[in-house]
Amino acid sequence: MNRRDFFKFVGIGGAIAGVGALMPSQTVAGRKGDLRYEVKPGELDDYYGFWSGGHSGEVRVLGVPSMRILKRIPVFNMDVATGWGITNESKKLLRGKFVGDTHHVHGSYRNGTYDGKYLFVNDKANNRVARIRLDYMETDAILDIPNIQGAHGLFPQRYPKTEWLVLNAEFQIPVPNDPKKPKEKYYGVHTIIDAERMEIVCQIILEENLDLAATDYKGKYSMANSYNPEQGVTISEMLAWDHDYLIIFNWEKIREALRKGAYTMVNGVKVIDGTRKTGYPGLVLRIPVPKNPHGVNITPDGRYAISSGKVDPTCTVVDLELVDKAFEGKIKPEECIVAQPYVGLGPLHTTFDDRGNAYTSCFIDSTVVKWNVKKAIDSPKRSKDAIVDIIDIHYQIGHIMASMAETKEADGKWLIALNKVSKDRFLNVGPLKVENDQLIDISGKKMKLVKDEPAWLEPHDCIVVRRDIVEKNVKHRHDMFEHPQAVTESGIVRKGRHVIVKMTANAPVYGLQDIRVKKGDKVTFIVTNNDEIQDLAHGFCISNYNINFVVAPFQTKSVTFTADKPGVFWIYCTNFCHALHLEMRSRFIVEA
Ligand code: CUK
Ligand code: CUA
Ligand code: CA
Repeated sequence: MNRRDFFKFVGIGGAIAGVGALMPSQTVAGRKGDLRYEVKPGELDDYYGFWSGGHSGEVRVLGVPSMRILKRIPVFNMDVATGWGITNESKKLLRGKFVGDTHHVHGSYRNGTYDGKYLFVNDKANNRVARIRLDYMETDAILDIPNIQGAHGLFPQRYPKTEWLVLNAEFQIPVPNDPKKPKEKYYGVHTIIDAERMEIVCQIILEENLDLAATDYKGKYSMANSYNPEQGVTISEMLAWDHDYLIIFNWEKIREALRKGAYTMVNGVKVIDGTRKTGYPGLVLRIPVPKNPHGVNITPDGRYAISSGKVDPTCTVVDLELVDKAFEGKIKPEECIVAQPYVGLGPLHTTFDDRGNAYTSCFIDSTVVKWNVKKAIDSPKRSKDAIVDIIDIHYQIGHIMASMAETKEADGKWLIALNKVSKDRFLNVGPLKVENDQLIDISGKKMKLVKDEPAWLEPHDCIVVRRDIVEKNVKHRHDMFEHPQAVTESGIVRKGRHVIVKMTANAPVYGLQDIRVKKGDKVTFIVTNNDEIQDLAHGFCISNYNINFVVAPFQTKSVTFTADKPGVFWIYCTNFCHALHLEMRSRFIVEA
C-alpha cells in the first residue's frame, strides 16, 4: 500500500464507493499558470494572508506568495512575547481564559469585498468571538457568547457592509443549560452579533446543529450546514438519517421577530424560536443535502451556495435566487438544488477563481479538485463531467482558500491548501509533526503546486487579501491618547497600600530610576513608549516577578500585582532598542 492509499484507508471513507479514473475536461480556457512565487530579499508580498491558529488560540499573518510568517496576533491565548494575558488591558478582554481554538478568520466587508478594517475570529473552546483591529493588528474586543457550545462557523455580513456577524454553534445543548433536559431539548444556536459594538443582537435556536457559516452577497441571508439534525449524542445517532441540511436564515424575518418581540430572554440574550414546529414562520429554510455535510461557501458572483458532502463524494449547489422562491412557499426547499457534481472522496470546503471554477478540498483523496460550476449545472447529478483538473496535495486537506475568493473580487491567482498531515515533507521534529500549508498557482488551466509551508498546530482556515486593501490602513505607531492613562510625565502616586507608578520609556531609559515600595503593597505600573520612531519597541520585564510585556511606539500598557517578595529587582528592557539597550534598567526596591 503506498502512502496515499494508506491515508485513504485510514480516513473515514473506507466504506465509500471506489474512485474512477478522473479525466480533466477541456472546457475552460486558462491563463498561463506561471505566476512568479519567489519573493526576493527586499521585495514585498502581493497579499496579506490571515490564518487561524487552531488550538494555539492565535491568528497569524503571512505574506503570500512567499508564505513568510510576518506576525502572530495573540487572541485567546497567553503570549509572553508581547505580554498578552499579562497586562491589565489584555486581562480585561481575556477574563481569565487562556484556552482558545480559532477556526475561522474573516475580514469586515463593504459592498461584497474587504474594507481592511477588522478581522473576526471564533473560539470554539471557550465560546467567544474576537475582533482584531487591522490598523494595529491587535485584538481589541472579545465577546463571550452564552447559551452555546462549539462556537464554530463565523461569517461577517458582506453587503452593504458588515453590521452583523453570524456565529454557528456546532454542539447542541439545553438552552438554558439544564442537565436534566433530555437530548431532544438540546438546541443548535445561530447567534447574531453587532460587529461595531461587539454585542449580541439575538440568538435563534433550532433542533439542528450548525457547523460552518456563510452570508450571501445581498444582506438577505446567512446559512449553515448541519450534520446532526438527528439531535444525536453518539456518532451512530449523528449518522442515522440518510440526509441532513443546508439551513438558511432569513434576515428580514429575524428583524421582524425582534420588532414584534417574538423572543424570550435567556441569560440576558433575546432568543428566537427557530424549531420545526413552533418556530417563527418563514425564518428558517431547511434544504436536504446528502448526509453529514461540511462547509458552505458562496460563489463570488453571489448566485450559488455550495456545501460539501464529506461522507458523500459530491458537492451540492444551491441557487440563492430559488431560495427566495422557497421562502415565499412557491417551490419546495429541495428544488433550490441545481447541481450535485461528483468531486471525490471526503469533500470538505470549496473556494473559487474569477472564471467560474470551484476548487474543492477532498480530505480522504488528499486532492484539490477544480470543477466548473456552470458545467456542473448542465451535467447530470453525481457525474464527473464538471471536473477540470485534479492535483495531489500532501496530505489530508481540510480548508482551502483562493486569493480574494470570499469576495466579489476573487482573482484566481493563488490557492492555499491547508493540509492536516505533512508526513515526511519536513525534517522530523518528533511525534508531534507540523502541518503543511501548500501554495498552488491556479492562474492557468492546470493547477501547479509551488510551495510547502510548515504550519504549527493547527490552522484551520485562512483568507488571502490583496495588499492594497490592508496596507492603506496599517499604522506605524499607536495613537498615544487612545489609552486614557497615557504617560507623558513619570511619577509615583500612593493611595493607601496601592502604589501607582507611571513611567515613560524613551530609548535608552525609563522615566524613573528607582521605585520603592513596601512588601505587601499592590503595585500598578503604567508604561508608555514615548519613542515615536518606527519600529522602536521597548520591553518591560521585572526580574523574578513573572512580568514581561512589550510596548510599541506611542503605546501604553499597564500591569498590577502584589509586591510579595522583598529585595532589589531589576526592571529591564527586553526588546533591543538602542546601543545602550542593555543599560535600559531601573531598580524596583521592595522594602521588607
Ligand atoms: S472546520 Cu476545520 S477543516 Cu472547524 Cu472550518 Cu472544516
Ligand atoms: Cu528599550 Cu531595549
Ligand atoms: Ca447526520
